[in-house]
Amino acid sequence: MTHCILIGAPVDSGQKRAGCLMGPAAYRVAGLAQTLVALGHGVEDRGDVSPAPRDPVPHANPAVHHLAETIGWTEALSEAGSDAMANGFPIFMGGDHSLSLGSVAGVARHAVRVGRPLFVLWLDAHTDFHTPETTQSGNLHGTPVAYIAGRLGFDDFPPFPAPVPPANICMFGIRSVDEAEQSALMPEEVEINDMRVLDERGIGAPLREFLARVEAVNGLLHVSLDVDFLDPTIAPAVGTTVPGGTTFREAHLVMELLHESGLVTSLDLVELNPFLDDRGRTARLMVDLVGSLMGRKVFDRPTRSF
Ligand code: 5AB
Ligand code: MN
Ligand code: MN
Ligand code: MN
Repeated sequence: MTHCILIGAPVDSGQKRAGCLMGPAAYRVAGLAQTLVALGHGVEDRGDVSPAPRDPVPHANPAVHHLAETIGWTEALSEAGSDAMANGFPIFMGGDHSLSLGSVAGVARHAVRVGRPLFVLWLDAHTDFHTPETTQSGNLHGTPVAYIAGRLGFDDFPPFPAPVPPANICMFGIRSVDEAEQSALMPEEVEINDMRVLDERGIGAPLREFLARVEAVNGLLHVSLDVDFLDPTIAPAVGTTVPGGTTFREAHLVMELLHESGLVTSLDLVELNPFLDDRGRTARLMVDLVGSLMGRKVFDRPTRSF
């Protein structure tokens, strides 16, 4: 039994297509808490975080927008995340992916506190490795991995507590990378399992290898699940659809393997835009994926036989 702490993060400032702020409400309507309770877990819904308003912060890159608001979210979610880590298993209900600037910062503070290495599993079509200086869209939801990895260019933000070594960051589902991200990632050791790797090897083998690395050093594992990790035909409710994403079963297999590993210690659900959904099907799929992550099985084998 896990004590799950739901943290609503109705962040919409990291991109320009309004609607992600309805995400936390959609997860509640789709029965996230009920799903967890049915699996035998405890649930504490802490409601939605709401940062204090702040004055605008200018930036040298004129494309960057909502910088002050994003910094506000980062501080507030770092606080909420750090506190929740000390008490249970935080599930951040987004909100666009800029919320991970804060959620992972909070988790990293906890990792320092308990003296364990932090690993990050990034499930996304995108690498989100821009800095506010390199982003062309100005959408800060494309920047969290760079912040987490301690890249320079985040002077306006609180310094990231104990940056995560690039080798501890592993991505799956990648199929859209901007030039500036590509060149910044080149010398880094971030493990990028793009769709080509998944086509060649399947999703299970590379994931097991990564999980073995986490287990070997008793790491904490944060999972960040962007809706666009999934193929848009099964998950239409996202502003940044990219064709050729993971299938229903690939995504569930990831969650099932994560459950069996027992390694996951925190989770982000990001980029759901309920305004673009088709009768709640994306919200329900995301909730079902959390169900698999938290122990729901297709068939409960008495012994593992695959
Ligand atoms: B998401 C793009 N690289 O910087 C940019 O959805 C897309 O959180 C970013 O993964 C997508 O605007 C951010 C073109
Ligand atoms: Mn993302
Ligand atoms: Mn994405
Ligand atoms: Mn997106």
